[in-house]
Amino acid sequence: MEITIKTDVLATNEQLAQQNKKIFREAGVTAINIMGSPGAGKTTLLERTLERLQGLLKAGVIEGDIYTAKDAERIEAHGVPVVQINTGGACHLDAQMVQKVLPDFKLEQLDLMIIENVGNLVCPVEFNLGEEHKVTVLSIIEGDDKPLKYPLIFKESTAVVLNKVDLLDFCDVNMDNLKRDILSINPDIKIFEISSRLQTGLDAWIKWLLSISKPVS
Ligand SMILES: Nc1nc2c(ncn2[C@@H]2O[C@H](COP(=O)(O)OP(=O)(O)OP(=O)(O)O)[C@@H](O)[C@H]2O)c(=O)[nH]1
Ligand SMILES: [Mg+2]
Repeated sequence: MEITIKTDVLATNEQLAQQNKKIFREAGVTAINIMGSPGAGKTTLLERTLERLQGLLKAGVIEGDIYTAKDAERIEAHGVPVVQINTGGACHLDAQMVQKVLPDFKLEQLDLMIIENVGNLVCPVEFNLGEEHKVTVLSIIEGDDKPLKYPLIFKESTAVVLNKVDLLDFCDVNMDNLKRDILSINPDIKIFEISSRLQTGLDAWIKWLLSISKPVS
């Protein structure tokens, strides 16, 4: 019985996700779904990313959180159109929540829509939002055992940002093992090693974002 209900929920979500994908594509917008644990550094990475995309791409942001507009306020300070979704308890965004806020954007004026999902390494990956790419942000201090413990998010992601590499000397993470395990789950995944705090490693990440998006003409 429970399995049947879950299947229905996911089937409905998938239909709405396909509608969102069509809306994004018709507007010429590349949408990405950023996922990762609470505090992995998703919003910090977005802030540094938006600064660097100025003049190269027009980006919009959808922020997902259980409560508060704190992340949207951080993004708004960068002069980028942003809408905060509060799930009111749900541990992930779903396609319906995203669809409801799309009219708040002038999509035809955007090239890239970055959706920051609710901080969670498990649930968000089950719910497509209509994005072209899923991206996982894993801060290295979470531990090099995480890919094998939470494989689905790495399997479904096009790219993974290994954030907080500035803290490498302060934890026992083995970067070689970490990258080996990620690639064993998803051999095609792109890996970016970044410190959003010190702003290192961002060039390759920005280059990749430009490669998947339609630049401003
Ligand atoms: N040392 C270090 N700290 C970082 C880095 N990136 C982010 N942080 C810090 O990590 C904390 C969490 O960062 P956020 O960007 O809010 O993380 P988040 O993933 O958006 O968190 P949620 O939205 O709550 O899931 C903040 O104190 C950041 O300053 C980094 O590269 N290095
Ligand atoms: Mg955040």
